[in-house]
Amino acid sequence: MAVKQEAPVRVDRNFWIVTLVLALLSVAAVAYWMNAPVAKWLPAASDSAEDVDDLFRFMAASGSALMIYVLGYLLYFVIAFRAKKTDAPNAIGVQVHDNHTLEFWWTIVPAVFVVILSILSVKIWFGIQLQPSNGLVVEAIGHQWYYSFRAPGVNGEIPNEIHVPVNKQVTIDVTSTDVIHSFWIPQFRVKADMVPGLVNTIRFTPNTVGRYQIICAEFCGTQHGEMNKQYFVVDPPATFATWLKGWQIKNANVSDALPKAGSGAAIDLSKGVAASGQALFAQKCSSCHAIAAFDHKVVGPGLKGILSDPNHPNLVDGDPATAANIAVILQKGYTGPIGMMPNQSANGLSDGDIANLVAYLASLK
Ligand code: HEC
Ligand SMILES: [Cu+2]
Repeated sequence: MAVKQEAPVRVDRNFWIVTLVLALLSVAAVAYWMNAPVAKWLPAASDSAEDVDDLFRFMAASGSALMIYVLGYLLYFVIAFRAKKTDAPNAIGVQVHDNHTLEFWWTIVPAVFVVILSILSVKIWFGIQLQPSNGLVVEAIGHQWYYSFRAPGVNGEIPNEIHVPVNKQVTIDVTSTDVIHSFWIPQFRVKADMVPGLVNTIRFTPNTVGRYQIICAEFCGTQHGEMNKQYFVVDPPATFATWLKGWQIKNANVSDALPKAGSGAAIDLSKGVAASGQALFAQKCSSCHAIAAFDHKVVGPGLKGILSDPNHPNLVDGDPATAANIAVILQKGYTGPIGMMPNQSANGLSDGDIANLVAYLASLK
């Protein structure tokens, strides 16, 4: 039986008036964003800030033009096609589908926008990041919940703030010792993730003397919000030279070795206190391990009865399940088929902590 073809539905005449109004609003929004004084709202202090702000203006302009159409039509359709009081209770709206022309354009137009945006982004990003380094490199290391810094010729780490000279390109190598942080200084328009085991670089030329707040832009634990109390300071060249010399002298006798993962020697487990181990476990291990059977995985295996599990006489590294061998895994970490168990320094454990943790794990029968 042939399905009865419904008469084509005519759109309301207001549709074209609405379309015209939305077009005018979009043009106005684009005109506004193209000239928006971004640097007035968020002061800029690096040579590359202008390019980043241009990109922001482009995104804001195209995004708001699109948003005006989407929301405008949405409101219009909701109002123009709402059910009338006289409609039958079971009436359904006009069913429109398979309009290929419409589908073609609403796919092509956003796709072109996204391609343009990615070309512009890559161009600007490469322009900033691929400048050759001029040799001035400082390091920023993320910790829960602060940053430490290293500067050229200074032994060891510098707390609280790092200085650089004005109008000279600087490279910041960023990394982390514990979890992922993000190093963000809005006035320079730079941001990079601080990832344990990875060094990311940020490169820019600060062009205004001042003290700039560093903000951690990646939730990194309970005191994440505390990580905005440190500063990146841009000095006149002479002031910077004095600051650097001061730290070179002050830290002359500091060992330049990075913080060590304990002594590396076998740990004396005899003084381990299970109750202290339990508290530590809740803090540092329970995000990855359950106190449950081996098969009960969170990130790593369940650890209950690890010393007396007949199904698992050996630890994941193949060594017999003894207290001393568990201590070795806690010291050195272990990467196997299940995943990565962080080592002593990554977990932030002292030798005493390890003894306490082993005592706690041994107490779980
Ligand atoms: C980031 C996640 C993570 C954290 C945090 C973590 N572990 Fe692990 N752990 C693992 C993974 C994954 C393995 C298994 C590695 C493999 O075999 O592939 C493992 C393995 C182990 C093993 C060996 C288990 C066995 O049956 O052989 C012990 C013991 C252990 N972890 C104890 C701890 C303790 C104690 C802490 C807290 C200081 C801790 N882990 C923190 C992920 C983690
Ligand atoms: Cu952080």
